[in-house]
Amino acid sequence: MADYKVGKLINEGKTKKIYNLLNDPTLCLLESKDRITAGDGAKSHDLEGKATISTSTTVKVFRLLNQAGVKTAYVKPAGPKCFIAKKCNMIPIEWVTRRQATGSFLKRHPGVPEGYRFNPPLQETFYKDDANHDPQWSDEQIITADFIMGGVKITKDEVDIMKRITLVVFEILERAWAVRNSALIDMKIEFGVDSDGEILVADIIDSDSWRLWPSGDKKLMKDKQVYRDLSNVTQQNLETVKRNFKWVEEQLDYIIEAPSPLVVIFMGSPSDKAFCQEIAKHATALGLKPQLRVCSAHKGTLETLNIVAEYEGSGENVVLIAVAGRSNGLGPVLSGNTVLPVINCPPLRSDNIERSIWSSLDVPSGLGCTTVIYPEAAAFAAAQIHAMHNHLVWAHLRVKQLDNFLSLKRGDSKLRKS
Ligand code: OK8
Ligand code: C2R
Repeated sequence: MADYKVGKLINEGKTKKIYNLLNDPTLCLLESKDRITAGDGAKSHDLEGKATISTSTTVKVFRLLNQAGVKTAYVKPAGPKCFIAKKCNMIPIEWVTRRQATGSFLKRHPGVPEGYRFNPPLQETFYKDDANHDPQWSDEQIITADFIMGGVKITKDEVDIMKRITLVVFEILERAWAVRNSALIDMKIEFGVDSDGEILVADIIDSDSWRLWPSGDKKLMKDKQVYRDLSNVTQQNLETVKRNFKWVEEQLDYIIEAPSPLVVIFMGSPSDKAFCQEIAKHATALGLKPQLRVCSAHKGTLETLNIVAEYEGSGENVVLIAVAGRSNGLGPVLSGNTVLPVINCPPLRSDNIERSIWSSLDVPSGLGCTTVIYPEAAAFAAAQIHAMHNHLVWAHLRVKQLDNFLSLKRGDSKLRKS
């Protein structure tokens, strides 16, 4: 905190305080309170140590999201109970995503059994209004409320954008929690508009925000629902709630860090280096660790097989990309001699494209190498294979798809307004 001067209190909620930062008017400080509340404030207790656990949980969750490329207001931690965020005008809507039916959904939809799975996840929105117990709102109600936040009018486009981001945030965290064999049942997030007019995932995301069932078992729940369900709140059961929150905060350490999986880019000649570096750049952006090797199946068959044996013997999950111009023997030879997945990405030239491409495609039976022709596509193909066992790569891919959605949406919106 040494480099920031805390200014006036801007806002105080049930569980946090928000302060101006004197050095930078675009930022603010969120300070967590040692307080737990539920039922829109009807139930409220002091809980010493909760602020530290909540802050650490939020910091870890936002780090995971930022690392995957989701745009959030989170900037950095600022002591055990505080973090710095971009100052936002908050949109007064709770954006809820559900994978399984439970909680308030069951009350609104009698007959639907608890645990009913929503594929795709169900999305609901609630207007933040404690006095009226946060009524559910439709898209149309949000749009016609004519919110203008930080100069941004909340139209159908903005609602569509926030819904899609909400879904991606849920899916990323659901995949992440699956690594610890815990089912993310549902969750709530909020959005704000920063000083640049950008819509960001804001507020906090911690054990208040979701339902989390270890082993998918409701009886093992580790979230605030345990507190909501208490008819008689004692110090002992408050301690249980705190222990649960601490467990969640600690589990996140196993989730937010994981070694980047390896993608080995084989080139048939040093002359292919620039093309391979382009693949490596895209691979790095998708959370992969690229490694470049030179070997030719035509000119150095034995050496090529020895290099593959290095990776087969490593016991790691490795994806191979073969970059070989002219007649591609490299990719098919690799594919015929290893069970590691092989992606051909021949560096085609316009004058030989027709002759060269067939050497990658017209391969003998018993081979399963795939072929793409753009460096970015090779990196994506490798990432899609790794995403099946690596939730961080999965998150990168999902955010790339989100970015495609956002740029099309914004492009369309701009044309309509021009
Ligand atoms: C929220 C998903 C679940 O916590 C309370 O009881 C009230 C209130 C508060 O005082 O902080 N909390 O406003 C809230 N609303 C929804 N959610 C909140 N945290 C989450 O959204 O994961 C909740 O944890 C659906 O909740 P449901 O089933 O109650 O609609
Ligand atoms: P040289 O620079 O060795 O003449 O190679 C290389 O990838 C390069 O694009 C010229 C082009 O031939 C390719 N090459 C292959 C193989 N080895 C080298 N297609 C192979 O084993 O398939």
